[in-house]
Amino acid sequence: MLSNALKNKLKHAEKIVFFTGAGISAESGVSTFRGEDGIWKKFKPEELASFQAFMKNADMVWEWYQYRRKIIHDVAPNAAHLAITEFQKYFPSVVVVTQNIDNLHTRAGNSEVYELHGNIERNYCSSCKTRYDFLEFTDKKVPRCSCGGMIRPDVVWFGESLPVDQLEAGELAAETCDVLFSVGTSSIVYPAAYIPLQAKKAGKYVVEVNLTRTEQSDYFDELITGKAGEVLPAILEEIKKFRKPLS
Ligand code: BJW
Ligand code: ZN
Repeated sequence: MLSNALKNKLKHAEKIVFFTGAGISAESGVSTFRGEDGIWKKFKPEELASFQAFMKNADMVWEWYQYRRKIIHDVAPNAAHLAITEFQKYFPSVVVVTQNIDNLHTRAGNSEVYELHGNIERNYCSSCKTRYDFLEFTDKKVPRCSCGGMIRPDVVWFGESLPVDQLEAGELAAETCDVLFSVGTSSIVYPAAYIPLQAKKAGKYVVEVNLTRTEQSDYFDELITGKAGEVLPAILEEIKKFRKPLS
């Protein structure tokens, strides 16, 4: 499972970064975006994940997020999320930089998580920016703020800027880690997809974990092909053979 080079890096590593995408949540039952069962085989992204789409058909976009909220609420972190949490027992610093909005890393118990594309559990008013977090919205129609503005999910749509604090923290983690694992992402959505490339540019060891090659595979040190929920626990088991838990 572990190449000699990766084993050697992990033996001496202090800081591990996991850069994650929809594939890490697939085994929990959350659809990916562009896979065979991907959400966007059924819906066109530009029809749903942009502010223009929201302005044009707010109720439909809102209903789509309500549908996904329900799925995400009902699923649980899988073996991949839990393995990352367990990495925290073996390395002084474990940082998760995720494109996912499903909150599963935090629910799995990871203590340092940066969310580049927001979090579906939060909402805010598209006019006055008042936050409406963790509210139960039952109506199918888009809810309204007291100012009259439409409430939207706190996620990053195409053409929108990523939260600067989360992006900067993710970039810093990538540039200062020993090993970065890029897990379950097609690596085609920017600027998030620059993160593993930044780690590589800074001379860090970058490992991709995916079912298939991606557009970035050629740039990384290695690709481990397989399901995240099988590969990450297997790597952890290897680590336990040569690292002691932190006291
Ligand atoms: C498994 C597995 C298993 C499955 N185990 N693996 C160059 C630089 C900068 C920006 C751009 C650029 N070129 C173009 C842009 C613009 C655009 C962009 O990147 N477009 C590309 C599609 C071309 N970017 C933006 O618009 C971003 N903002 C921005 O650039 O702001 C500056 C700006 C402002 C104003 C004008 C212009 C620019 C914002 C991007 C926001 C993305 N938002 C979404 C939706 C979030 C909300 C929601 O969930 O509804 O984020 S899109 C969607 O894609 C979502 C994801 O986070 C993101 C990435 O997808 P991900 O996670 O990689 O999933 P998949 O499905 O693609 O891949 C899954 C992978 O898992 C596959 O590889 C499988 O093989 C694998 N897998 N099962 C292991 N069990
Ligand atoms: Zn408002």
